[in-house]
Amino acid sequence: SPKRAWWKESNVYQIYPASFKDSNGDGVGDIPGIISKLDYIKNIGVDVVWLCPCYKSPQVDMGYDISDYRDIYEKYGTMSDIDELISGLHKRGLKFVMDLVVNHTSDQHEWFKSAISSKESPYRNFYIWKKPKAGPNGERVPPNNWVSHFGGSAWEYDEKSNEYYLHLFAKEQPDLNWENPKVRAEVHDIIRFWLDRGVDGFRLDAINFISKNLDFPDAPVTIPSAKFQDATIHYANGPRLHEFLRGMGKILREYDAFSVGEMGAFNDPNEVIKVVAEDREELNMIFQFEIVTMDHSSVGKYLPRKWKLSELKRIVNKWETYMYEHHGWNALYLENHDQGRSVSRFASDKPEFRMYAAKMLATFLGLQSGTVFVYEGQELGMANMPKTWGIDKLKDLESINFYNEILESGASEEILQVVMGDLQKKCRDNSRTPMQWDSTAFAGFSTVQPWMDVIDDYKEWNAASQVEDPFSVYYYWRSIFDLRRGYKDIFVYGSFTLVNPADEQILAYARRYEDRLALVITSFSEKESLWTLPEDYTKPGKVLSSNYGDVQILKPVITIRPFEAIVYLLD
Ligand code: TEU
Repeated sequence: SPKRAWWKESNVYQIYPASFKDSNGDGVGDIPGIISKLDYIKNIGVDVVWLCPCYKSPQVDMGYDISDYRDIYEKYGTMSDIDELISGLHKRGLKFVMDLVVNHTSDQHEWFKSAISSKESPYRNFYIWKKPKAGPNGERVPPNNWVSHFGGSAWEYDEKSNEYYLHLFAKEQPDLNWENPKVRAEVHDIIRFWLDRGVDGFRLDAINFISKNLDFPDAPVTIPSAKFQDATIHYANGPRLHEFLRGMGKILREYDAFSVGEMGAFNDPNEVIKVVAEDREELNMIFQFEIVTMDHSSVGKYLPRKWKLSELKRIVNKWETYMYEHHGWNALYLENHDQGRSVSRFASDKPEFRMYAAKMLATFLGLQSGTVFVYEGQELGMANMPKTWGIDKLKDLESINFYNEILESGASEEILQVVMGDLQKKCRDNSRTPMQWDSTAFAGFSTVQPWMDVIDDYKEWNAASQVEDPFSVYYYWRSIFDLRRGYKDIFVYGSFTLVNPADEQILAYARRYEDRLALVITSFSEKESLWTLPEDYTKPGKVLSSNYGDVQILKPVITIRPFEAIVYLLD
């Protein structure tokens, strides 16, 4: 069984500063707003708060474009607000994790401003510059065909030097050149700066993109109609990734800091283990993307794809069993600021199912082996934006760029509707609507019209009413965290066995520690179904948790209701 560690026993709550709580009436969330909600956060039963970027930034990508790593974005507050937040969390026994965005900076960072000013700048080599290539008619074209995550070429032309710089995300987010030891030293200084200030660790943004294939070859053509192609094979998990991670990991270990790396396009556990294995001194755990890309079409994120429950089971089983056997560790999540709301996306937000479905997902996710991450609003069962919302309501550059690209390609009204329908399911704006605190105007998030509209269901779905209601989704999450604490051996450190892999309605798994066994049964279906208990689990058991709030006796055949979740402890 895995070695014990505080970060394995921790549950994490993720905060998106712009949308959490506005304290000064400017329509944008802020740090004093977060400070005013610390008791609410503590009461969910979490141990760690991860705050999305709050640094100085021109906000082209909601703060993932940092212009000063040692200062705070004016609308969010000041350095002393951050200090107060940290001490408020620590006083309550909570830890504080910041977002470290060092694959790229903002183009307004001093380093980049200097780098672009002249080829002789001492900071020129902090970024990645390449000469233009000549197209078929001798015209100037980018150094290769890589597409940026937010559309268009991943290269931006700089007239003055007649060179292009690389940006895997927006053109205002130039990629840092990690080959340059000075860049690594600067990053190490930033890490120490915040750890010395009392921060307990980091979520490392897009961190498996920092070592690129230095030949910068063209990417294979996966979408023939597209001008630029997905090049993750040339920049994700590159040749020096582990070396660079160990450089940071050494410092993180010195402080016993928390670390979770965001690592898209990294689905081979034999490779991931090299980052997270106990003896590797790299990171504690990573976010892999297999579940949250399950519904992406092979020709684009925002085109629909139907998935089967057996696929989800295969993914869960793969990571759960692999990490257990190889002494790695999983980060468990269904939501974050880049994803649609899980209840809408993976279960059902229909009024008759929504509460059960949200609690079912809490059970499904929260009792697996790994560190559990809950994203603000997920603890209330917040849902996706309504179907009536059109493109004019969206704020995310990714959604808007994507929609415009489709529009400019001359797509039919019908196709536009498919795209909009899919954006409603998966786009990043879904998770960025203001937190629903209460039933007053603007959901108690702000006293003025917030930067993004509040979802209309806030009168019914809000924190105030759930904190009053012992049967709420909020208290259900708390009960799941209580189970993780109360039965730590089983739910944190126990082994994982998938039960009935072929069933397309019920997902069930067992957690075992020595001779103690828990059985978790979750329905992903709107229909009732009969579930036959496999032979190994026919011992009598007691109910540890039930999202319908009643007791179903453990018997050979159980009728499982829509989105039901039951947890048994077997004798
Ligand atoms: O996301 C990086 C990432 O690889 C994916 O999540 C994905 O490319 C992105 O969501 C577009 O679909 C991180 C942050 O979580 C995201 O908010 C930032 O926009 C991005 O890095 C750039 O910093």
